[in-house]
Amino acid sequence: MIVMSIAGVDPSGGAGIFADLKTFQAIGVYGTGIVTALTSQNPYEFFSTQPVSPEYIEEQIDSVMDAYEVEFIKTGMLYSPEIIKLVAEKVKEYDLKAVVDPVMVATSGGNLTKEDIADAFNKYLLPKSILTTPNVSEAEKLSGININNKEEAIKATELIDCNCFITGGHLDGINVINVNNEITVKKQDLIETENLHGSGCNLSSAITAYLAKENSLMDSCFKAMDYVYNGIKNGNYGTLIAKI
Ligand code: PXL
Repeated sequence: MIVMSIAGVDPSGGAGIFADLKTFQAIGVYGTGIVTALTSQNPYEFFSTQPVSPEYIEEQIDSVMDAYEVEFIKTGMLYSPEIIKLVAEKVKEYDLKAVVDPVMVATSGGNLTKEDIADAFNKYLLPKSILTTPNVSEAEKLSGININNKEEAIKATELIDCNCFITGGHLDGINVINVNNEITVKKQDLIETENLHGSGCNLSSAITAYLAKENSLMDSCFKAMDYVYNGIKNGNYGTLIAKI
């Protein structure tokens, strides 16, 4: 059971590819990691980004694929339309099942993209992927509509060309999942905390790990939801640890 994260580095370890690898390990699958960009940041402040060239990202992917059998991957920070296009080509080439976290803005407010990349996700990567996991603002950019309530979130999932899990953190805890045009709504209690840095990264990597352990897509979503909920409750994701 070997999975892959294609994502950026958060050196403070709460988000990005380091967080993905910890989640893979915690759930019991072997994680490989393709670095798309370095960042300098902590849970409070974002300083800068140093992207990796598409050519070198391709070399990393090919190196791992030469040696390992990988079926499920997740993508996080992809930074530019060029990188999104490359990853879509690799998904096709290696017949990968991709869970796409359409990362655009860091929890601390830093910009994780070179430019507006919603169109590139819609055009290249989402139609080739098995699931995308936007938060409300990412889902608004992908679908082109405003989301203020459950009905609008459901509408947005119908406009996005991929199975879609809109996370409920900014929608009163209402998670909306559309898999094969079947809608599932699951409400979770909102936890009073600042400790959310990396929760999106951990959700998509947990879904990928559960898929690799032969859970269905829906079961993987539910199990990952619980995994992240407990992580937030227990203060695993950065901010609270940084304050100790
Ligand atoms: O959670 C989105 C995210 C993804 N990737 C990197 C990040 C963040 C948020 O901070 O730093 C590298």
